[in-house]
Amino acid sequence: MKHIVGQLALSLKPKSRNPLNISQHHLSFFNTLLTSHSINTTTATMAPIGKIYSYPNNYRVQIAQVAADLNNLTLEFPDFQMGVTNKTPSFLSHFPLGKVPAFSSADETFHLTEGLAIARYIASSGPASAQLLGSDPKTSALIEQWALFGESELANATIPPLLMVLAKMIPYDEARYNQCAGNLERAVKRLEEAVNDGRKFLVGDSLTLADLAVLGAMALAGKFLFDGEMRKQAPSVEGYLKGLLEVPEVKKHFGELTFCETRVQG
Ligand SMILES: N[C@@H](CCC(=O)N[C@@H](CS)C(=O)NCC(=O)O)C(=O)O
Repeated sequence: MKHIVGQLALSLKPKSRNPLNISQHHLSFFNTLLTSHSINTTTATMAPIGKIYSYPNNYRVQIAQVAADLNNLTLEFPDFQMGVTNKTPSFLSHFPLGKVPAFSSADETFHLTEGLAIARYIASSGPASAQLLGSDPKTSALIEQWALFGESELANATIPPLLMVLAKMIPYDEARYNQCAGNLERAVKRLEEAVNDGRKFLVGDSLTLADLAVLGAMALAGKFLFDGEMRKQAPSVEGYLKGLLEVPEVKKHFGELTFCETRVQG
């Protein structure tokens, strides 16, 4: 699944920097899709913990930014051009797969990839660590369960259809699209069971990495796949997701959530 959503960021660049030659139509479409909330630089008083390389509006980065804010940590965002910066020898020397997000510590001695690992590292690096990651083995394991669910069940069901029908970076495959939509529906039902008692957070009484990972994937799905029909089957999920925006740090980095009425198909 090369380039995934990342190359959508090409749409945010001038056409001359668009090596995939995505059409103007698609460029403007993705501008609408991905720039509804621009990158909100984390502001805190401490020296930066490090820098994250990414295209704008990468939900995996937004998760890390919320964790950084809650820990009063600053992150830097170096200039980054998808398909260019991540192909340079210096980038590849630290991040051999050339994927983003990618994190380098302030002293440049520690390099990390995988959005969840980056978010976990930042979450564990300040006073909100116990809140975000749990302070006993069972709570931590439950948080990990939901964070992995966000990636493996929600994001994995959302990204292939996105590449087919929005980015048009892979050919439309109806059977695969339907399978992914079915997987998302099943995962959303599981989420519904978890929150339909009116709880505000998946684990315990405050925001954890579990909520952030689920929110990140669902914010993406809501734009084109998590449609009115799916929401009808899972009436508590939309309220749960919107409720997370009541945490100011979440609102700051995720902005408004949009939920489509009809899913986008090929
Ligand atoms: N499992 C990784 C996925 C990262 C990923 O696939 N990033 C894409 C952008 S969304 C990328 O950088 N692709 C560039 C490439 O494959 O060359 C994570 O969770 O961080």
